[in-house]
Amino acid sequence: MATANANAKGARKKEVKKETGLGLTYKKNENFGEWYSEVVVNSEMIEYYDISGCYILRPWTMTIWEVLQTFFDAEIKKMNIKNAYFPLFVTESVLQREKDHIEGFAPEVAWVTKSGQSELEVPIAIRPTSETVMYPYFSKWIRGHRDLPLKLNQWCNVVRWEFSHPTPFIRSREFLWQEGHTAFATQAEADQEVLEILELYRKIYEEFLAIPVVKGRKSELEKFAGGYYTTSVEAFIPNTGRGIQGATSHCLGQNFAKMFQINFENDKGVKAMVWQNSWAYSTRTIGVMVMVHGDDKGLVLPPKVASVQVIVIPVPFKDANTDAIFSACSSTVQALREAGFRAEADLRDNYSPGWKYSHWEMKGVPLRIEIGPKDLANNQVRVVRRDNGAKSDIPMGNLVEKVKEILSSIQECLFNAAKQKRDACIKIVNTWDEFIAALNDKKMILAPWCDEEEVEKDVKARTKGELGAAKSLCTPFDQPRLPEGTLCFASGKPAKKWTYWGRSY
Ligand code: 87F
Repeated sequence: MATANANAKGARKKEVKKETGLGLTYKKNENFGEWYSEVVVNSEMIEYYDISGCYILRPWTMTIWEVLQTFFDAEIKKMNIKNAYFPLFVTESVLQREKDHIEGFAPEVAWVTKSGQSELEVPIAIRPTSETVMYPYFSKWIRGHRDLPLKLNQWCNVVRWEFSHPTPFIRSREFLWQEGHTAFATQAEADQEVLEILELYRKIYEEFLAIPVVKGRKSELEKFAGGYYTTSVEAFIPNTGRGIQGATSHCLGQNFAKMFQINFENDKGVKAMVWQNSWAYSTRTIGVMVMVHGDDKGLVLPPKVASVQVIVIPVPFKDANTDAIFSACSSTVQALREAGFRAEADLRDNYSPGWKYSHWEMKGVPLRIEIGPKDLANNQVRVVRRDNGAKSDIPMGNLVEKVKEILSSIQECLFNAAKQKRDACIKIVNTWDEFIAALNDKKMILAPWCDEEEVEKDVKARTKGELGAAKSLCTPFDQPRLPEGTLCFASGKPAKKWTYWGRSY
């Protein structure tokens, strides 16, 4: 009887497991692409949609986005940048005012051509970015130097009809972002803001998402074609050996001021053109986080962005006092919440503790607290870290203090582990042969470069292949010493700077 019961229970468990898809079929190091798709779905971040390249962002994703948004929004408000909202649609004639820079992007612009069954008189585009939407109004609103600086930001969606392989968060046809657009009287003010914003992007990656990034400047070939210069934070995905642009902060110079006639009368009564910046980060940030920290059990969330930082799970045992265990779980959650942690108890009675462990591991919750009869008797709880699986018992009296300590240790360990892995992928090369070897070895390559556009084109052409060409990622602001007489790895001409290279997303 006992055995039959156990068997029935076992069968039921298996059924549940199957139904909910607990556990991953693919391993991160064996089948990275499939692993990633499985993690984002099984962790309940993403649901696939019946339009290719479009994804449902579920609450588990949106709470992370909101944490980043709350941070960034408060920071830009300190900088006196104001939020606004401009329309989703743009007419063809306005979009085309930016001819030169739109040229390369044109195939990605999505158009509305019909309402109901009737053709629209003029098709309207869906914004792929909002320069052309906003700048006619910058021109209208800016008259004199007292109207400057004009600093606007908007939180919105944009659509880019990509044709290369779509990937949730990383390359989707619609995504969420913030786009900042600012105008100044002087280049000095614009230059300063570019770096202030870039520093906020570094903080998003390093301090929230626990991902190391390199700050630097894009090459002439890789910069935003409509701008003057582009800075970025660059991350790296060791599993694929690809760099990924994390966010960009551009100085547009006076290019758009010329096109859109954004002029002002300066303090001497002389007409002048404004200096502009634009900058953005998107939901791509979340994809980079999944790729960098996730493991074979699923998602791994840095505590600072986790919507649930601590999950409390009752572990009732035979004839132990279940009510007391459940109420200990509730009061633990209450104590943690009062101390400012995002904590929840999983008190569902139709799942076993073991099932719940796997479930919350899959969802990447940083810390699990288990409370069973022994813990109750000893006035303690058992805590298990998601990042390294380490278990410890902590006395109830020290709960808040210890949880705080462990969560900040997890945040720090995740960053350090990611940095160690990233650093192990950095390869310094001096010659073309070393460069090719490092590229085949999936490295993030730091090489001395002559900084000539033609040479970068040549590097792309010479590395073209199935995996995609290599390109420059950025020239890091933090430059190692470049010894006199160092030659460019690709052209053999005198090198001007150290630049990161690699395949990229
Ligand atoms: C796709 C279609 C049409 C990128 C596009 O980075 C236009 C574009 O202008 C386009 N894809 N871009 C560049 C966007 C530049 C800039 N915009 C404001 C940013 C930051 C936010």
